[in-house]
Amino acid sequence: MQHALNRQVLMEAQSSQAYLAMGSWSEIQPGLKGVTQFFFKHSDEERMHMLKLLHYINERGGFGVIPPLEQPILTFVSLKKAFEELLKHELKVSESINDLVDMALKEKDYATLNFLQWYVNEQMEEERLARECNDKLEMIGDDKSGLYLFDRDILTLDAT
Ligand code: OFO
Repeated sequence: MQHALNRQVLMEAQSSQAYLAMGSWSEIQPGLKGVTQFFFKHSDEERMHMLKLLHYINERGGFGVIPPLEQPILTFVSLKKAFEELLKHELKVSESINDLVDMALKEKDYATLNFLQWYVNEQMEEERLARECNDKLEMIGDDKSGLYLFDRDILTLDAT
């Protein structure tokens, strides 16, 4: 279980890096101030998810391992593509959390099972948000005023 939780530490750290890269990319695009804040905020949240796991592993008598990270995707052909990547990424994370829940159940590790519930709920929220952003961008298409409103309102969509 410890090994699997440490793999999740890596996944959360990589999520944080991926959103950091999205933030850096959007920061140099014209008119994406809100989106940029959104990506940076999400990167911070993923780091918090990683730390939460790390502390849990250590508190339970294990050793939280700080992993080496791969370079994430740095540039995107459009904002829509960036958000598609984000949704894909969140679905992968959800799958990985579900696998952990499965393992905790099989190993009758009820403390970890209980701990993971927070991540299950968090992933539901993150998937909802990612889908909502993708749906909106699909609707907006190339409409500049739609994109303007998306950028203005994106932080209000994010209730986490
Ligand atoms: Fe850690 O929740 Fe997204 O990836």
